Amino acid sequence: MEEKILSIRRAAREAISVDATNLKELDAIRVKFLGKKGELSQLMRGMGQLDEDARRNIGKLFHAARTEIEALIADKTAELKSKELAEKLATEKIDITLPGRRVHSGRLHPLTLTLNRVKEIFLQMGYTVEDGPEVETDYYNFEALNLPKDHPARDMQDSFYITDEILMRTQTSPVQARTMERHSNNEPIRMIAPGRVYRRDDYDASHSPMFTQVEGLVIDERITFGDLKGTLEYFLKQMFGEKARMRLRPSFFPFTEPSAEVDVSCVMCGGHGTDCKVCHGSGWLEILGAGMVHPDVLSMSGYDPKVVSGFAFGLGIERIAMLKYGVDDMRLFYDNDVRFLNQF
Ligand code: 2NL
Repeated sequence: MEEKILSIRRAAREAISVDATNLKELDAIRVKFLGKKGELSQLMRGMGQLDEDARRNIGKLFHAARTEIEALIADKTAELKSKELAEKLATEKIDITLPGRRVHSGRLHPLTLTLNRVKEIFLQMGYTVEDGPEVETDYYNFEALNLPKDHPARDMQDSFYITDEILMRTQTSPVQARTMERHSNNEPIRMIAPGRVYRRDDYDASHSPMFTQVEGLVIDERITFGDLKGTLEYFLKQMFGEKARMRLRPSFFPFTEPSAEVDVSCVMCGGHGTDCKVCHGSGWLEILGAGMVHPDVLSMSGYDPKVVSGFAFGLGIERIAMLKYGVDDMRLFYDNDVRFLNQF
């Protein structure tokens, strides 16, 4: 038995120092020699037959063998662990001189930036921002705005009809009509309605069958044309700077009376005009349509024109964005070429 224990110790030493090249192999060796069914345990089972003296002696040898093998395994474990760590550090080396990967951050579309600014200016003046459907009924899009079925002005703008009675809205005014209907007792309104509108137009540098409109509506007792002028002049100065000037020209819309085209002094030449490509020498840019809400439009949506009056206006966000950012082709807003969008 003594011989056997010595030979197990030799075999274990050999296995631990030579065969174990990694932690997994070392663990297999531990099981082989020290495990419950390992060589030492197997041998120990034969101890029962020995007399007491012999058992004490052999017991000491077993203990010494186990202690030695455990110590050898512990040393080897530490050795293999540091070897594996060194290998890992060598292969997983990070090259901190490699250039980083570029991060592309998104940004707001120029039309969104322009619309946000318009909203901000009117929100500061206490207006609400309302919205409504882009697919509208003939009633809200035309009828409620003083454009009955046979009205010649309906031909002025060819529309996208879905059925006889349903179409893509041609302006955001139906949102105003719906908002007026929701109120009663001639309650005051101060609102803007931003959104997409659709017209059967050409698609070129200055036209698009879909564009973004903002309309405004103010209703209260004793609202005058002076309120309209003051409001729009304040808006234009906020939008284009304190130096901007405003000019009104008489015009016609079926839903306002009187009506006006609103010009702003040219953002390019400051109103000088000479050789200016943006205003073609006139010094002025047409920017808005506006007027006093027609009494019939008020009464159709439940307001009493003898008690309240109102003004309304409409503007195109694309046109304002083109002037603000010096963009000469409207289609750039819809192409979504990142080389264009990255400039805002
Ligand atoms: C333009 C002209 C305008 C309105 C829109 C309006 C709405 C209601 C009542 C009266 Cl509910 N008017 N909207 C008024 C004048 C002009 O838009 O050139 N838009 C691009």
